Amino acid sequence: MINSKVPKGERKLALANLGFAYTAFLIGTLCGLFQVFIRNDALTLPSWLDYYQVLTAHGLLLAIVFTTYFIFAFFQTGMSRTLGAFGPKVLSWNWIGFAITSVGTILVVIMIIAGEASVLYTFYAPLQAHGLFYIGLALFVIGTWVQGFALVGHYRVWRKQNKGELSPLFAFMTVATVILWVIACLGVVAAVLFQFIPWAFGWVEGINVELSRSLFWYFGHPLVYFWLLPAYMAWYVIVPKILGTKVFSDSLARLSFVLFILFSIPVGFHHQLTEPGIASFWKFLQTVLTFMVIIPSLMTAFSMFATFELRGRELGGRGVFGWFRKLPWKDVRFTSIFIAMAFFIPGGAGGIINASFQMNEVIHNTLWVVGHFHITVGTPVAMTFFGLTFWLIPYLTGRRFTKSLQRLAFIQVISWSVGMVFMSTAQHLLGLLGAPRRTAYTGYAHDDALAWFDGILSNHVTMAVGGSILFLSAALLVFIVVQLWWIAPQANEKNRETFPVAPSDSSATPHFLENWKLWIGIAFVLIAIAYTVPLADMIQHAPPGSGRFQT
Ligand code: HAS
Ligand code: CU
Repeated sequence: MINSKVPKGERKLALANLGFAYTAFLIGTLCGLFQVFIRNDALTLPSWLDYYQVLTAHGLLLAIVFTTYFIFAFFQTGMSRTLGAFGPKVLSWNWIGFAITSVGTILVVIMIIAGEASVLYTFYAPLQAHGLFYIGLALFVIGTWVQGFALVGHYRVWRKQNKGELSPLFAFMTVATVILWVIACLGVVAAVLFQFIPWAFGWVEGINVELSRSLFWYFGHPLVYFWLLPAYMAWYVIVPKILGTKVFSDSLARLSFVLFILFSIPVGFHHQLTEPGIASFWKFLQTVLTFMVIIPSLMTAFSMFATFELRGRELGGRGVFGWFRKLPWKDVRFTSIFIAMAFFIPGGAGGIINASFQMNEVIHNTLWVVGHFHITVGTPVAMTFFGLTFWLIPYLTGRRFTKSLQRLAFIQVISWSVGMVFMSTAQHLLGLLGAPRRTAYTGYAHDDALAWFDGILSNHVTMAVGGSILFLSAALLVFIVVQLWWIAPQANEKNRETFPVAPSDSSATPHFLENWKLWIGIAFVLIAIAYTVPLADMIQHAPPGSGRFQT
């Protein structure tokens, strides 16, 4: 008997998503382990496997497959928890979306394994993969849209039944994230359908490289917020409940999500600041907009500090920092997420450096950027997801997160943090010294003229040590997942795991915050301002056919 109170449909759906997520996680982290050793010249891959193939698998499996499947599992469970059980229509559309996404995922993975798609997760033209790889990508995105719309459908039913009321914060945030995702994907869908597929199947000769990169980054930047916002949902809605308090400010939380819809999309050029095909004025404009999108993150930081301090003082903490000691450090559901937040302080600061027009010259295409995304998506986001996993899986399977599993979970999050500090510090420093990213061959370790790569931290060995600790930590996490799924003891009425949702007082929240038409409209105006002229330029002044490089 399964001791979970979650309706059967949602339970199976969320578990199916989590199954994909953690399978991708295990293979993806193993690929990461290979990479740090190859770059250290300590590992030679067998002839049928290649560095760029492994790097493509690593990027896609972790940054796209693990995150997306996890996010949908979290959304589905949370929407059912906060708005009520899914009706049959919502449930079946979720399954249809899941199936389409999964066919896409499997197709992409097959093409990577076949060595036909070693194009990295950015799949920059004129590097060309097999046409089926792009079809797989398109199916993946379409499937996520179907799942996203199914969730919005569930939300609409709730709103009809609760006219004039603001929706629960969790549902509001889910809808905001789905809106952001759908608008963001328009760019990549356009590139894949109208540029890559015709080109890969040989229906057209060349491809407009600059346009394809710009459409990719129109998607690629908001993609990072598609990862981040579910983590923020956990910070805003779940963490206060674990602390035993309420959401600090309902309107601040909603406003920050609205700002993400407005400002996360018209900023893609900050990934293309070194590209000659875009006039500096448009780069500058998008740099300014990038600084706007930092604001909702600063609001989130403020809100978290306020939650911690207020609660710590309520529990009797005195003096300037006394409240800090009162936080529930022994509860790994909290500590994991706290560490995740702490990593985002240098992670976000690094982002601000990257986005600074001139400083980008120093770090672009170096290992610094790799360091940056491992302390944004690789820790703040990923570790928040770990912290959620510890209760989400038992909540779904009706098993118990026992004391001994909790001890293992502590070892897991601490080892992940230690590994990440080593690896990402080494990457940041090596990047500043000029070590390139996206390349198998470095050889620096053996070149006397480049002995400055032999610092204690600015060293490829340090990076590999960090990478190895990370892989062990990942394996430990998968072990915990397996325990929580099939092996841990069954819960009973008293110790059954719950889905923590903090109360949020929305009595003073302005209702226009939930006026989606308004926000979507403004978002499109900003996108039009930032992109129309430069994209039109790229189309009008496109150089002749670009040829193709096959891997
Ligand atoms: Fe980034 C490149 C700029 C955030 C991911 N980024 C990347 C790439 C990835 C990525 C994957 O402008 C590589 C893409 C590729 O393959 O080429 N990034 C930014 C900026 C932000 C930012 C301005 N990035 C992220 C997030 C990511 C992510 C989030 C994933 C989830 N990024 C760039 C730029 C590049 C770039 C350039 C291109 C570089 C190049 O040239 O190639 C901002 O959103 C950051 C704002 C965040 C903050 C931090 C707020 C802090 C909080 C924590 C509070 C902590 C608490 C705990 C309460 C301002 C919310 C207290 C604890 C204590 C111990 C006190
Ligand atoms: Cu970006």
